[in-house]
Amino acid sequence: MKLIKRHYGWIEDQEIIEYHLVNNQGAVFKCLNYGAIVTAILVPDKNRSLENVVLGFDRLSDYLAYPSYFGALIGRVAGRIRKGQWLDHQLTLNEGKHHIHGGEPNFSHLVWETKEITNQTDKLGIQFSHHSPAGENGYPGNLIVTVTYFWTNNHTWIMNVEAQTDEQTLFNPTNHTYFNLSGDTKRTIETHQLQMSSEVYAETDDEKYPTGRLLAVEDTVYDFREPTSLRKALNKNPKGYDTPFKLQEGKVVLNEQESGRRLEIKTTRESVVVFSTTGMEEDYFINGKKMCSHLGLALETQELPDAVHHEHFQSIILEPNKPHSSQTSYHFSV
Ligand code: G6D
Repeated sequence: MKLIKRHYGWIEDQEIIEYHLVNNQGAVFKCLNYGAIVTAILVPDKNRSLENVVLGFDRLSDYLAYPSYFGALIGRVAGRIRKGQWLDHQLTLNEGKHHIHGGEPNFSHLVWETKEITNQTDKLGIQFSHHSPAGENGYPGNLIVTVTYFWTNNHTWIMNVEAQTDEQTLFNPTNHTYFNLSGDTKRTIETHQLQMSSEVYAETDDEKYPTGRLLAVEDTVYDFREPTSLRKALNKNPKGYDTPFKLQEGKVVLNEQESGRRLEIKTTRESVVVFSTTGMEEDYFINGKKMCSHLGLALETQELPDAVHHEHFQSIILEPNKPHSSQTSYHFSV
């Protein structure tokens, strides 16, 4: 295995590095110390052709210019918090009158401290750490966060997240990678199939906030218990998916038959937010393609959004004496 470091740019006097983690089969996982962004994952298709299976820019200036959190680590809290209110804390309002993805600047806009992990037999890693001071984006508690990305010889990206606080606070991070298994975005996500161990989804209102109702997926466009064509699902649900699903077994499978690629996600988290990029007809280019509807599928593992306003959702309160520890792994195969 080999770790290559490439100069990627500067943010003021801080050098931005792209790390290339190359496994012993030549498959490559690339990430930045800026935003802990995953810029590319190159894995083989059924003909052993190595191609990129995530949406990512080639240049730092594009990551700085365009939002949408491509490949980035999101925190302290992923998703929306209604009116940015939690107890008597007022969090930054960065989506109209609401708070989204931890406020601004959040984890996805930071230059993280990094440490290379090269002493393990079957994997390479980059450990990212950050001290988020009390009061940042309105959150109480000095928070120490460590996120480690490992890339293994069997094409698995493992993401471990640890955090501790000195005062009660909120913590519900995610990674916001958009997947497209066709390889170098040759096709859209409509050629993919999605399967999840999810019996219920969180109903959302017009502003994309969970109403609190967890509804059965049976006989709805949210039923992905069997492998389901995204083309068929999106035809039945033209407004697309920006939907939290509660997971029973912490497992999500995405595959694309033409390339033969399969992604299996396993997580210790409560749910996954599926975001189908429906309607994202943008002016910018990503992976050399004009960003358009259904170019990628974000699969954001996390606890259910806006949990602070729904008692029956898993709590995202982090207590000083109880550190957070979670894991999501993404295994690519053919
Ligand atoms: C998340 O759920 C949200 C979307 O609504 C948002 O547009 C995207 O992040 C950038 O997936």
